Amino acid sequence: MKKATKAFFPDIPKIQYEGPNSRNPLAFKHYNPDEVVEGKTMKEHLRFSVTYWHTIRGQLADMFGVGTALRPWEDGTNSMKMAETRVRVAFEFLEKLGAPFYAFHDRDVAPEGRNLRETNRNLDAIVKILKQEQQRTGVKLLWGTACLFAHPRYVHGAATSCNADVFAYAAAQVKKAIEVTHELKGEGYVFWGGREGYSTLWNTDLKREMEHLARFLHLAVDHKKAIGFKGQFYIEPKPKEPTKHQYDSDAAACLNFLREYDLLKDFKLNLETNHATLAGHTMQHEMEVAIAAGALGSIDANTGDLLLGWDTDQFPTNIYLTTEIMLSILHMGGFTTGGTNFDAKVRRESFEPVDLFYAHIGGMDAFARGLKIAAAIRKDGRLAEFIRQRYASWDTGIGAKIESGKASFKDLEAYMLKRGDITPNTSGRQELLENIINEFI
Ligand code: XLS
Ligand code: NI
Ligand code: NI
Repeated sequence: MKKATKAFFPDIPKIQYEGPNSRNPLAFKHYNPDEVVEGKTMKEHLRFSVTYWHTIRGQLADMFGVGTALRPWEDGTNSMKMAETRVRVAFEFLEKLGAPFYAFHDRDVAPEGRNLRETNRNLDAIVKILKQEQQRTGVKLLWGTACLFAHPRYVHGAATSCNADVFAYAAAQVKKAIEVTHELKGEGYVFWGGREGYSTLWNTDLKREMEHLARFLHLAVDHKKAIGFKGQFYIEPKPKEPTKHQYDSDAAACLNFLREYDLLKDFKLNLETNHATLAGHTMQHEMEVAIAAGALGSIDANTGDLLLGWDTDQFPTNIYLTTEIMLSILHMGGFTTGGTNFDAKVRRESFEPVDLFYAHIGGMDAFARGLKIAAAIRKDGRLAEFIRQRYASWDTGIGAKIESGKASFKDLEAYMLKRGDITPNTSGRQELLENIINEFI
């Protein structure tokens, strides 16, 4: 083991790739940043990102109990001094882990002041330090966002609040958050509608709230253009939590919303596995829906517990899941501004600092395996060839005529009257295909 350095994780060395036979729990077995897969390095494919809110700010509290996390550097306050210390903690963590990106909410990094002016000043002071640390380490900002859900002012929502002053406050907050993301050269900016939804329709003007949300996003696009921020805007779907019904419930609902309000050209989706599960979908489904619309931007990598009906934000370790995800990503042609952001937290029972390393190492290795397996499945080609053949009737003859818009209902009736009838002639072969996938896992 290499000698560990620095203040906050004194016993943890820089995490190295040691290969599949290593038994060192603080080493990568599969994530080899410089290894080339399908023409790009793993680092370039996967674009791993660490979340400030879970990894640096998460105290591991739940509905029934206070936080259990042991974080020796915390002094129990939310002071500016503490905020500065946390930046050092974050970047030591990022450096030792070897993650190229991070993501944050404005309020994760700097505390609120007595009013908006003071709050903005706090944020500016911390952004300066974030910038220095980014320059020192080469770590980049995958995306920034604004916390529009924790403070009591957002009890009825932010952009969809019944109170116009709250909309105005949220607008001011997001304006600033986009500006600091720009300042830090963030590659994107996320809108997750924390409390943009409702708990009961008895007190809610749904149409008016949706229009307000659209107005808010248009204003954000206008401001982005005004300041010359080139990063990608994303919407992050989630069906429930904290509200019973969120307006950004799943990929299809978000796409429809963006299309209805003429926002689709300015937004892509940031998809999260646990949110897909809560929406009653698989992550694979959500990804394919977004990809079909040309709107998959980034992913929040985590997983839920199928026995628990809430957003448990666990680290992803299931190789089937990561294989499915990476098949879709490779099929799409890879990330551009997006990445694999670990919106995940260690369990309340895993309260030591070293658990943060085990968790991320496991997630990164699971995705590296998913990437290698997906590339092998693609190289083998049987899966793609099966799908190609399954749709072969569309490539020529009547199928090609229909697809090119050259056949009317009348033509199709005439065609079928001549043919008489058809019988199903190809099996779906689900079991065979599942067996093929398993050959690679
Ligand atoms: C909550 C969301 C949130 C977003 C960022 O469930 O996943 O963490 O990713 O606001
Ligand atoms: Ni998320
Ligand atoms: Ni989530």
